[in-house]
Amino acid sequence: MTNVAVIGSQWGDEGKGKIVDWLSERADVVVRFQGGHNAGHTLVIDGKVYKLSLLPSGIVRDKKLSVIGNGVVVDPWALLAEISRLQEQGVTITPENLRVAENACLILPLHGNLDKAREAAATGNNKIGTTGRGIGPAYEDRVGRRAIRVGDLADEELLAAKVENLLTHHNALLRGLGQPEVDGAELLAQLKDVAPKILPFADTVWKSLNQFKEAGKRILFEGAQGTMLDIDHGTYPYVTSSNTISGSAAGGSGVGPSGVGYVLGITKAYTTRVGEGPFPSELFDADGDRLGERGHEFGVVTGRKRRCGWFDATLVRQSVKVNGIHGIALTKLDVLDGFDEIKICTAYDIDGEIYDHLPANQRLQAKAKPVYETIPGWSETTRGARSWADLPATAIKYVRRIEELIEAPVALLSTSPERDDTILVH
Ligand code: 2SA
Ligand code: MG
Repeated sequence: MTNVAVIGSQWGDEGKGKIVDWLSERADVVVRFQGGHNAGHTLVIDGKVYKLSLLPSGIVRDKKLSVIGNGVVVDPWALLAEISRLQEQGVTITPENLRVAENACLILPLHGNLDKAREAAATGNNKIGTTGRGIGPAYEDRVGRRAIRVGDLADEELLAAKVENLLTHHNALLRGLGQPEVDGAELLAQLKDVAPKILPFADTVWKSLNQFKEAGKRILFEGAQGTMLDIDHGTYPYVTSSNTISGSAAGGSGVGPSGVGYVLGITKAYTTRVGEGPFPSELFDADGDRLGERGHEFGVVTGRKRRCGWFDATLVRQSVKVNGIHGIALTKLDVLDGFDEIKICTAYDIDGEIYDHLPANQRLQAKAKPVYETIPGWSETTRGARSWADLPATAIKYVRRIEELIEAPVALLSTSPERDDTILVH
């Protein structure tokens, strides 16, 4: 196996957890490179359920190194809580198997508060439907060059100066909102308290990763969220605040583009999204309810109900291009079992004009109507199929049509949450 980057090709929740787990068994190092504890992966290993949010999926396996790269925003308290929770489940987590980039930026309590306050105050189109974890405000401080980074926790003098500088910005903001200001001494004390618990994991991650790369170790890059939530390529402003695409695996970890390897796009056989924003193939009828129920479409982190709709090939084709996807892992095909007819969105109609992509303009995006192609469904179950021969001919036709439309091959077909229910397609 070469290095692999696993990327969500839609709006997240494509079933990355299972695929990442499947691949992590074959990898030496598993790396998170963007996002934060807004991600949610459920892993089922030997009947035991593990819920991960910030930690890379390799953490639950022996002899794997898990790395949180510089592109991730790290809430140190959330990280420690997740570590304790997993340790209680019997997972070993030490600086031997977990490294956190010293140049990763921190999410502080003020970021979560700001995120939630903004969402609560937002009306109409200004609501994003964030996870409330402080992701956006933390990334703002990162690009604003005032963030506190993991390594800063080791330098008390620098930390004090950085807290002061950070609060000059934030307290002005809070005053404007009529909110109480953040007390610098209190924040500094919180950071000094958490520092000795986080610092043992701090590492020069770019250097370690390059050493692993040179030693021929196999690296798995674990993307979070999805391409349509990418800060540049997604349905802006209804996006997360990081680059979720494959290119950011290099920048968010420090291996360089040549280290990223094979780009695997995780793609659900239909479409879902949580939070606000355009969703051309969204269903508001019994078919949509059926997809949600059969697919158990509720968020891991926040428990929110996901919006559901038909497969949008136009969107995934766009994903294939911006990520340089080599092949996709198609998940949850079984959720479509029993539909008389299945629709695939092949283009958008916007004010009578046909688009083969989603235009960047948010007003046009909001008006995009799906152009559908209807194909016959299948009544047999595809759940648990382990070879092509187990699939009904109409299901195979559906998969082949998807490949044609998205201009990428299906490399893996996942037919249930069970690890072994995966068909490798050559
Ligand atoms: P944020 O909190 O600033 O990143 O939110 C901005 C938008 O990004 C969406 N977003 C997500 N969408 C799907 N899954 C996500 N992670 C969890 C999961 C979600 C959960 O994997 O299950 O448990 O609800 C995720 N994280 C961010 C979010 O909905 C906003 O649209
Ligand atoms: Mg998820």
